[in-house]
Amino acid sequence: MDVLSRLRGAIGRGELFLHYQPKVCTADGQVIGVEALVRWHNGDIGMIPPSDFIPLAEESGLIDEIGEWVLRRACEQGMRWQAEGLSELSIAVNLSTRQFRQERLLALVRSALEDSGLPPQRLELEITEGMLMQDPEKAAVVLRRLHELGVRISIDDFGTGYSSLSYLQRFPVHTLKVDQSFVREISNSPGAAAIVTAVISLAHSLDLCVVAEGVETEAQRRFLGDLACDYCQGYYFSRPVAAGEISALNGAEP
Ligand code: G
Ligand code: G
Ligand code: MN
Ligand code: NA
Repeated sequence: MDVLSRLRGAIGRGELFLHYQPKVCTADGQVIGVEALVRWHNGDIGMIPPSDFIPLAEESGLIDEIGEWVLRRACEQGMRWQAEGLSELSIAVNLSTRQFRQERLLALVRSALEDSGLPPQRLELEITEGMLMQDPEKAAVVLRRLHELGVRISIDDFGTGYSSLSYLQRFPVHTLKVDQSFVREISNSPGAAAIVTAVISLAHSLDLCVVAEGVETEAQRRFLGDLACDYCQGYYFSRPVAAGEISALNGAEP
């Protein structure tokens, strides 16, 4: 059986699960949110990384089903954390290009929020610059409707795509996530350091929050702290972990 056929049955067999990577306040290390990242463990082939199966899911259209599953599970988990006292934690979900283009996205997000009970402002949807720029007029309409629902929008991998900066002002975007390729080189490459500095400054000038991704060292954290980067995400703080470990992080009872 090929990978696609196996993926087709993965949800039904309970092979997908979510890990969550903490997003922390740069200043004090407090966990303020998490990013949901899908994982697939198949009995025959073992762990398959999302970088392998997400593209496959996009091409085949399976991403519709997987994306809905991820969104619903992440919202439900957000409510479980709320019951444990983590009532401020934001839950970020990555949207695929195909999901973002679909008519039913709005209805799906509304339904996931209603069915779970998660307050809309705790749900964050991560999209990429490419998704915005393919059809900016249409993207603007979708983002405005999501904004009206109360959910927040983050631009993932910021700096790697081509976005017209004027759109940042016109779209109801809440957060820029500085791509990890720049963060990784902060201490060795003056160019990368300059880009990170510029993105943080751009975000703050436009009244947006900024998250640095892929923070792995204390030197990087210090650099980002000095620039007043709001939030950090990366292995230095935590890898993506199971839901129970998030409960433990802030001392809540799982
Ligand atoms: O940790 P990492 O290996 O989890 O993720 C690899 C890539 O897969 C990243 O680009 C990430 O955005 C993407 N990814 C992880 N989970 C999801 C998901 O639920 N939906 C989509 N569309 N992409 C995801
Ligand atoms: O495309 P997106 O930014 O959603 O993907 C996040 C990816 O980055 C996931 O694969 C996640 O596991 C990975 N990641 C998160 N933190 C770090 C880090 O500190 N270092 C590295 N190398 N990867 C990271
Ligand atoms: Mn992401
Ligand atoms: Na990213």
